[in-house]
Amino acid sequence: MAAAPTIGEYLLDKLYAAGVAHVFGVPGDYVLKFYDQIVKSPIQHVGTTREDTAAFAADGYARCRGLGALAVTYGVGALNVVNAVAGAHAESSPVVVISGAPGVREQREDPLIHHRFGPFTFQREIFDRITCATAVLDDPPIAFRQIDRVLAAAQHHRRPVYLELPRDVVDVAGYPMPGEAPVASSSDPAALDEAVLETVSLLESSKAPALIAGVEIHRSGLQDTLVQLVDHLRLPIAATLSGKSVIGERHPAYLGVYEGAMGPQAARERIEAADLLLLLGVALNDVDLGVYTAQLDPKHMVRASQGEVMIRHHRYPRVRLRDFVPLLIKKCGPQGRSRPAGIPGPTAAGFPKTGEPMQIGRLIGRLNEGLTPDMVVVCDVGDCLFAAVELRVHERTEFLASAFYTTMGFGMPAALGAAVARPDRRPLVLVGDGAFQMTGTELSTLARIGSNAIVIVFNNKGYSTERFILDGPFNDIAPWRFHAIGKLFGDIAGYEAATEDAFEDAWRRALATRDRPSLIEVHLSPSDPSPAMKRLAQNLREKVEG
Ligand SMILES: Cc1ncc(C[n+]2csc(CCOP(=O)(O)OP(=O)(O)O)c2C)c(N)n1
Ligand SMILES: [Mg+2]
Repeated sequence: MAAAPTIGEYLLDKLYAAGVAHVFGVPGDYVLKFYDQIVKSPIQHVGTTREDTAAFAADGYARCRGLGALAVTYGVGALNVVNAVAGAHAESSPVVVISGAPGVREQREDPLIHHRFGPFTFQREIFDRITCATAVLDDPPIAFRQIDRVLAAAQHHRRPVYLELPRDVVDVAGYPMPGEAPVASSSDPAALDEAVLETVSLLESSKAPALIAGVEIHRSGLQDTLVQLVDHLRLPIAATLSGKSVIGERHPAYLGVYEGAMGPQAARERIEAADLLLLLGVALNDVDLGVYTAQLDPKHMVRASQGEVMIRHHRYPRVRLRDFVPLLIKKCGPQGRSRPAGIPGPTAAGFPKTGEPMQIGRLIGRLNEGLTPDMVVVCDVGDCLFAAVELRVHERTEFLASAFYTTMGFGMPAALGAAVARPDRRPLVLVGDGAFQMTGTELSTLARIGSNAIVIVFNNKGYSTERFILDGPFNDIAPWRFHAIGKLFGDIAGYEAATEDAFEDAWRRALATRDRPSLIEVHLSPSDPSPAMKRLAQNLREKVEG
């Protein structure tokens, strides 16, 4: 009989079987033995410059492949990932945090050993608040079961999980046990039928229905079903900001992002004029509702989310989104409506105008024209995100951003995660000068793996988003020569563009460069915010000033 795998090996086997072929992170003595096991497994380790970037990378990876993982050392490593993991929790991205720890025997003697910051239980308690399941693997007879339970929770709830691995159990053999039957969560069939029939009758009597799709469609893997629904019912469709790219944005019925007064006006008019609105998988947060400027009337609304359906003012509990959408397609006969017309994305007529200073609106128009089907757009927060709302990515799940949690520093490392998860895709990273200063070091990791990523640094001389809310010297930052970053970071093609012709030249060269990353530093005026930023800042200013 083959020997039972060790606890570390079992964890790696389970991760690999779940589609995790890479683990991000920085080593440390409490996790070194596990690292040694990674090297001997089919999983590849991807070293990052910091632990929080490893977590952002694992988040980007999870958004592309369904599950991501990082392995870090105790205390100094694990505590470094808290913000990024909280972001993955807020945005429903299933990331497995594996932290090494002092050995069980070491802990028993309660010593004052390095990286300790309090009782040994503290670290798990912190992660309990920002994950959906945690386990300390300090009891070999039950460790395999703990691993199964925690990984199943990550996949079921689409949220991060935490596993703590004391260094003296990593290579202890575990005890195979029969697994627990997964708890089936299914819809109440009678409630499901009734909710679908009521929706069908509303659809049949409406003249101008429309659909808004949100992030839960991504997380439930319902993207194909959504396209079927849109085509079958002939509905115009908008996405929320956090659900952006839930449908390929070049779909003929696509209107753009709906974000109340914050989003593009044309999409807003079409959505707010609808006499029946289907909201599928939409999280009603302030970002998606344009800081609550959205004008959606519950009287004309059917809202299906992961566990319930609300129709006008009444509610069907225990109706799951993943059962509701397919049944709606089945029960709704072909609709007599003509095909709805979508709204095209931005353009930049006559680009490049020689000597013309770069402006954010024309930059986005030019990028939209230049997007190719193999690109995945990864966006940091700041004006690049407000402006990128208008971009139309080709395929679904090709726009990654921390659009709801809005943590700066997401873009560069999440692009690393996407590059590793989908080597067939080319990351186009949009990042502000401030955000790049936080986690731009992952560009050196992208150079190390020979990625063909293109990074556009929106250099508007500081924290513009904050400037537009309340300005002061605290919004100034050190002026970096971003385009010269290759001198320090490795083989990177760097360009600087203050004018349209300089940008055009840099963009064409970057597109032709396939064996290393390119960075284009675009000089933008601090007084040239995108229209969306102007609208948002006005709203937030009123809140800050009370
Ligand atoms: C980790 C983190 N710290 C602070 C903030 C608050 N914040 C939001 S946008 C912003 C400025 C971003 O600067 P930059 O990346 O240059 O983009 P810009 O606003 O200038 O377009 C700040 C400080 C944040 N969202 N995340
Ligand atoms: Mg800036």
